[in-house]
Amino acid sequence: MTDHIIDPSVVEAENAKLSTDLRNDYDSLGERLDRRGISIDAIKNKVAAFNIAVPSWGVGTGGTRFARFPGKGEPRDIFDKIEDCAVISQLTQATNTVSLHIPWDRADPNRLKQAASRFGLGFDAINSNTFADEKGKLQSYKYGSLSAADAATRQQAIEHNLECIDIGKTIGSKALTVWIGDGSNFPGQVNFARQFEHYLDSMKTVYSALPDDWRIFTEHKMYEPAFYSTVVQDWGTNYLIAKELGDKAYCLVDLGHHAPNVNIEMIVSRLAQFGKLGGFHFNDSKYGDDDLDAGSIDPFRLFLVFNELVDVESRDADFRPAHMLDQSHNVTDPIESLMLSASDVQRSYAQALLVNRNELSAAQDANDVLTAAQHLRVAYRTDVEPILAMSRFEKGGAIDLLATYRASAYRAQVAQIRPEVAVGSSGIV
Ligand SMILES: [Mn+2]
Repeated sequence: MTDHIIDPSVVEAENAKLSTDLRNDYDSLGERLDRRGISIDAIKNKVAAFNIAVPSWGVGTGGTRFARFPGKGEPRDIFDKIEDCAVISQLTQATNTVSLHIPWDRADPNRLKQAASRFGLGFDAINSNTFADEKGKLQSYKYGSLSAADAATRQQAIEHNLECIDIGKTIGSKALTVWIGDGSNFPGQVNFARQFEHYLDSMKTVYSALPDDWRIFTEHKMYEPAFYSTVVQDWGTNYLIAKELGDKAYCLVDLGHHAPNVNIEMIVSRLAQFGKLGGFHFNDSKYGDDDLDAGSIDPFRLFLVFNELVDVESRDADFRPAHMLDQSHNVTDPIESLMLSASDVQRSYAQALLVNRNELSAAQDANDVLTAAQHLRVAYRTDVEPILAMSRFEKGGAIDLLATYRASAYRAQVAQIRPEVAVGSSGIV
């Protein structure tokens, strides 16, 4: 029996106001899709089976390097975070896994597992953090971790990743995500080749400790916190790493970790074609790695990414991408942002499912440029909201995410229990 944090009667009351209109909208869209040879129920079933992980750190208010403005009722620890994740999952019915981050979420793994399963939640990839120092550890990561010049520092970073695997084994994770802040801030500060060699050696040790049914994901990022060079700066380096490590190693693509205007959907295609695409981190940006809400700035780009992901899915039944929201909520209630982002990611997925891949392929082969482009535009312009809402409604979620969440007064309730966080704390959490 799954516990619900939001009283189901609140969800039912909100849904009751909208369910007749939803049925009409769904049927009407179904008719139009039928004319295009598409079964709306088939799309809805795929949407219903779609899951995206919520990162534990996402439910806390983020911040910039200038300041952080804490919200009310912020989670105090990982157990509060799991409850917030349970709210998102209950209302969206699209996020039944949580991605942990160690050391931030360090706790008794058995308790973690119990806390999550109470709400029907599981754990997705576990994330290791060696980009910040941890109290009680002897070595500092100021000059790098897995790629550090100092052998003792590298060893400490390796052991941290091994510990993450151990925690993950208990809680049921099947993947380790490694993102490092290692790099350099000045030309000449490091020898690129030697630094990368150190990184590869460290990663080979971590890789050798992976259980048979696990995968390891490496995530590239072109800048920040290192501003001159990063060790894993782009998808090419990421691919080299995955190739060097072996069959259980895959590349993770984060939408925000590229230079402006880079064709990210094409990176998705390239990595997938050579069997090295592990999954995707969703967010949005206007300038750099702005960590804005997925779908809030450039929804067409999000659609194009999904167009590639669905293309892979249609060719490879074993494609099991690890998708996670990876964004920072600086001025919104993180639960609201994460719910709407999960829905926007689902929206892009649904739109991409509308593309007739056989006809698209025929137009491409015939060099019928505009027909090919039109296939994507028609899919993208389709308002699939009734499909998303019907999927949520049938699974016990909320037709209107924001209205239902606000009607529940969850934030006000937890604000009474969770003490206010002191202002002035800085930095991205
Ligand atoms: Mn990421």
